[in-house]
Amino acid sequence: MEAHAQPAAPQLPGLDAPYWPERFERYYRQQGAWTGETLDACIARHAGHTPERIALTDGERSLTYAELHSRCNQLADGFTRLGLRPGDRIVVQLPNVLEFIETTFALFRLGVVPVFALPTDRRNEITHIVQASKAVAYLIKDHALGFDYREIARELQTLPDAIRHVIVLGEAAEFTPYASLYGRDLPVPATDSRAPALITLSGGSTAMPKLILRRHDDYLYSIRVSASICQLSPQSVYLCVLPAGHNFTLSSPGFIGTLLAGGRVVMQADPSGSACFASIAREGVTFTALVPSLAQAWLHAPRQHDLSSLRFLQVGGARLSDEVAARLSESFDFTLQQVYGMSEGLVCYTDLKGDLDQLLHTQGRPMSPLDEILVVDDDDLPVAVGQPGHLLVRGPYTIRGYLDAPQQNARAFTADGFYRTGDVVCLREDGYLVVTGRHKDQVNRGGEKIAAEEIEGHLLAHPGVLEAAVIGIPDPHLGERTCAVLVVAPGQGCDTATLKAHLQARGVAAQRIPDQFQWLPSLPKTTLGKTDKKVLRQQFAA
Ligand code: J2J
Repeated sequence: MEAHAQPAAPQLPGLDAPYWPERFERYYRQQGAWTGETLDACIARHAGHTPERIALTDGERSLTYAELHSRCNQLADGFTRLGLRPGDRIVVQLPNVLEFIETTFALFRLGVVPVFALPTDRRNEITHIVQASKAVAYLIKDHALGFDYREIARELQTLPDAIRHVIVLGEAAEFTPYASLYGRDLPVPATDSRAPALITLSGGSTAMPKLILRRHDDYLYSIRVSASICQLSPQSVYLCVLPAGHNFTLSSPGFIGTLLAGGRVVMQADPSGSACFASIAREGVTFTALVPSLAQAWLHAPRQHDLSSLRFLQVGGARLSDEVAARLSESFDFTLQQVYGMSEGLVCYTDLKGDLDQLLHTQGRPMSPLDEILVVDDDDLPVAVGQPGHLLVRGPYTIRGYLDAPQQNARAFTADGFYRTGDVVCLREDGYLVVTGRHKDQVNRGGEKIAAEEIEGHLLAHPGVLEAAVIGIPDPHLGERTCAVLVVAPGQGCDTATLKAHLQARGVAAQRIPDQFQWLPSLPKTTLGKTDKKVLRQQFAA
């Protein structure tokens, strides 16, 4: 008999957030997966036990756990004074700087939900993210990599339902200076572990990226298991190279996992091999995470530094070719770890002490015994072991639906709650997965996921473009590059320069603009009358 009924789990005002059915929730708690702890609790814990230990550094500035803990309280006070309340959303678009991490934990503590945008996102992407999440605030750096983010903020303010607050790290101009947020170091009331913790963006195969809401319980579980598989300890030092707001860097086990273990995080602004090598030697980095194109670049970077502290290198986000895997593993002393994950949940790892065959030829195995994996044919019927099929997954850290997207959810999830990953995989006898293809209409450009439909929509907005198909074609450096195949009206000047300028003017981020344009008199069609991208891929891959 229950003495007290549980109060209802906190919701996100204004957004429909699908969650696990109660029976699963009970089960995951019973199994000890969901513990009732919040993501920020580790900071207070380490600040209590090892206050003087360094938690973060960027090579110039460092914060101890005690300082990080105190700054989280001070920032929470500042966000509160601005008027932000638990459940409110704030779009966070920062490069890899210390403030990224202190802000993230301050927001976790306060219950205000960060929506993580990538530093390369531009007006087009940010407008969508702000509107879809109904965000009330936008946190940016004044400029980074030659771009002034305040320009986006100014454009956002001209929209109906404009965001209420723009907070700027650096030169704030007419906006709120980040430094003014540091307030009183007061304890913050505890947050419910069932409360919304953060929002990331799906790679997207639909017109615009969908929002992925994670709560403390499920996210912390995925991080705890990841940290354990990666054998993290207080001696672990993580070099945060990929954008900090991506699921891989946040949670697999990423910077949150490192801090959970009491380790140290090194924020890396410059992802080039030589800059990373210098940081590894200087800071005694023990592990880091890269996408395949960056890992490949490491093979060619000059090696003037001592890399002996590096125990393992994670590679994921896109398929690592068996050849590059072999070369990485031969040319460096550290262990290679393949990571196949998705912001929607499921993450697979190869074993750090596993055999070479698994390490070089598979993308790992699901990290939790509670992950339910199905590999099915086009009719959702299981295929034989070792045969390629669509990967479906359900589990204690895989979402049950995108935020506020009932129509997409009906397609992306089965009736019994399995997520359709859109990936084609083979499940081997030993339980390891090999990613062999992709069913979703998406280009994976060096780990960056680009929804074909979104770019096609922008292209079709040009009056001279009659038909557009965006496809990925094999590229030796990026894995895939983006190719737009077009049917255009004569005499409208739809050449490469015009189309690139058109996309730029629509605020499309540079890395989402097609690398290559092709023109055809008409596009090939399937029997159903849809554009036959298979034929196009074959034609242009050559
Ligand atoms: C092939 N395809 C892969 C891999 C991801 C850890 C690691 C990566 C992500 C991520 C992540 C792949 N081989 N090793 O969130 O926590 C492709 C698949 C997948 C999609 C997810 C994490 N690793 N992919 O990449 O949400 O197509 O997450 O469904 O950005 O990337 O993309 P994303």
